[in-house]
Amino acid sequence: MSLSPTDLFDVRSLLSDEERMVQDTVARFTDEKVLPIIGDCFDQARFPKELVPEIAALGLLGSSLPEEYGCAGMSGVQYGLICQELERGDSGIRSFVSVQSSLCMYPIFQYGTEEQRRQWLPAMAAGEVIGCFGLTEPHGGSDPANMKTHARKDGGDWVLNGAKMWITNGNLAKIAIVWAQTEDGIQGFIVPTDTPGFSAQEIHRKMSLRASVTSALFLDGVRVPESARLPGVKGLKGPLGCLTQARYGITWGPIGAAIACYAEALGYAKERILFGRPIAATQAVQLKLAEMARRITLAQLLVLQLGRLKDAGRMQPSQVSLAKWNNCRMAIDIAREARDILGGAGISTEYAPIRHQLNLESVITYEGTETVHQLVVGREVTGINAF
Ligand code: TGC
Ligand code: FAD
Repeated sequence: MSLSPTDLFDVRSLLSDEERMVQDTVARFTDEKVLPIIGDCFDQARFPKELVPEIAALGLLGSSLPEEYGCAGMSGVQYGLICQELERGDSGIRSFVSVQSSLCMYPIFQYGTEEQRRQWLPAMAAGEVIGCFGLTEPHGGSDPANMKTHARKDGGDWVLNGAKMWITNGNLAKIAIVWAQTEDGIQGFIVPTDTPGFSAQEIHRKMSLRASVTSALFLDGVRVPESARLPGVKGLKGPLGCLTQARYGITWGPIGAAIACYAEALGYAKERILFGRPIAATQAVQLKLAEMARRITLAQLLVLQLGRLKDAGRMQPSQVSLAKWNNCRMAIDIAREARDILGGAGISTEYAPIRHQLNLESVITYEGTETVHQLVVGREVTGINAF
């Protein structure tokens, strides 16, 4: 029996029929709609906004939220497979879906009132309202407890002042989930981006996630009513709870990027003839390809167990940290090695590895840097907080 080079342990056989169907549907979308345009989008630093209606129609926005809010009610494993197949196309497309689903729709569902859910979730699931998530600030994203953005109660309203940095979807968004200090601890607000005093400025000259919109947000006396506050949570655990959801998706996504790079390097190595034989026939290149297959296999098994724990309601944030750390590191190392196997051709966006490699510099940094996740695991195993 011959094994699949991109699934050596037949992890796919551990999926249910429904899970395989979701994976195949998103894989087809990536093959047919994303891959033909994504190199150009990256070159032109353009997010392919034209894909949003189809992403929404496939049920990929807020996919794990209940059907009564216009969402697909899928499982954690299904959400993971969506992230994996989207990121096989590009991290920017997966980022768009992660932010909309886990960082904007999730807090409205989890911490919002019934009225807020009904007002926003169906339109967000349909892709009519795009959201962004403002947590990071210019003075240091790893330590959000030290945020300067604040919200002051003024009569029945709240007045927000501050700045947020590196915000995905910032210039696309109709609403921003803004986290701010209040007299009562950190709280979240749903801020329509056309509110006076709110502005978004797109960040240019990025060498990573070029097919994604990244912005700085400015809040200068932004006045919102009490009904814009998310009443269900206070303190840092509010935004960190959203991050656990998004980071979970990011444990799966980079497997897609790694598979794209590995598959391209494998195909290239079999065709590229040097010194009278394909480079795939050399021991040095086989070692690299075998190492890629080994690390992808371990990552696939890791996320499937993580997803099963999530669906059983038993997933812990430190498990997510270990998987995010492992899988981002695995993917960026594979992208760099794949780039090398392609030689000079590897520096061109005609091929996937350099694009994924550059994207993964963001993926390994956002949603908690590699160091942050290592320290979360260190805290888990020692019981000592080293932050
Ligand atoms: P710490 O004392 O550890 O925790 C404060 C409270 O939060 C609770 N908590 C969590 N809850 C849910 N999920 C988690 N992952 C949680 N981690 C902690 C904790 O139990 C506690 O609750 P309570 O009830 O006792 O108050 O807080 P700390 O200040 O020591 O910080 C810990 C640290 C460093 C891990 C945290 O600050 C952190 O994760 N920093 C990294 C920040 C980060 O990841 N930012 C991401 C911004 S969003 C983004 O990058 C989007 S990119 C998306 C895309 O484009 O795809
Ligand atoms: P810093 O926190 O300043 O870290 C600098 C360095 O210090 C890092 O190497 C870090 O690992 C290290 N470090 C930190 N703490 C320690 C420690 N205790 N010990 C040792 N080393 C340490 N944020 C949002 O809120 N919303 C978004 O939508 C969003 N989208 C993003 C999109 C992109 C493309 C990028 C690049 C970032 C995005 N971010 C977003 C921000 C992202 O979450 C932050 O960049 C990240 O959390 C790190 O914060 P920082 O960039 O300020 O780096």
